[in-house]
Amino acid sequence: MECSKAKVQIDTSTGKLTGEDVSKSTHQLKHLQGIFEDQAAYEAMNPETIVYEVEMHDKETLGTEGGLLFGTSYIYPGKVGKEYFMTKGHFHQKRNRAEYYWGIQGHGVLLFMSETGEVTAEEVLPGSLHYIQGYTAHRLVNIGEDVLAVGACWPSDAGHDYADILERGFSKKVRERNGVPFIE
Ligand code: M6P
Ligand code: ZN
Repeated sequence: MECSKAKVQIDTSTGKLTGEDVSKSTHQLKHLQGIFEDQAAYEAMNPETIVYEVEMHDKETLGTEGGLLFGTSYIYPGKVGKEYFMTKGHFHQKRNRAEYYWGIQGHGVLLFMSETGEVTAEEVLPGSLHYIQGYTAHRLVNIGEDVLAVGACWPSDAGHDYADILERGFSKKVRERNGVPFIE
């Protein structure tokens, strides 16, 4: 029997995905209007600045029940005012869908928020594994000096609901205070 080579490769030290059905999305400051609290600091920055990128192995069409999607998020180091660069964050459209995140490179914080607005946080480091239960919004924040690379695997029918987050944000922010990150 023939044994074929895998169609996709992951560099386990960086999270980089290559091969078939790999796509990439880039999130610049100009795409993140309303996400950071300091509007004046936001407007003073170059709108082309890349805040984060996501590589995805999307073999399954979004919305397919029973399938999985796999990705690596790269959040670059930086701040808007005192607030560290972060992902938009989302609830799943199908609220009960869960997700795994794991730390690959860099130093970050994963914020979890319940539907009633309670926030908890876990430190993200190379090798840390994070289980995101259903009904829980999730956002990654880079509190380090280098890129924060985080792996993710989630059901292909989970979907993203950003509307709720855009409207009320996360009830806790990760800001720099006296040179150190503070969740408040
Ligand atoms: C991870 C997964 C993706 C998500 C991405 C960026 O790779 O959770 O589903 O899209 O992070 O996060 P966000 O969509 O919140 O910007
Ligand atoms: Zn998710």
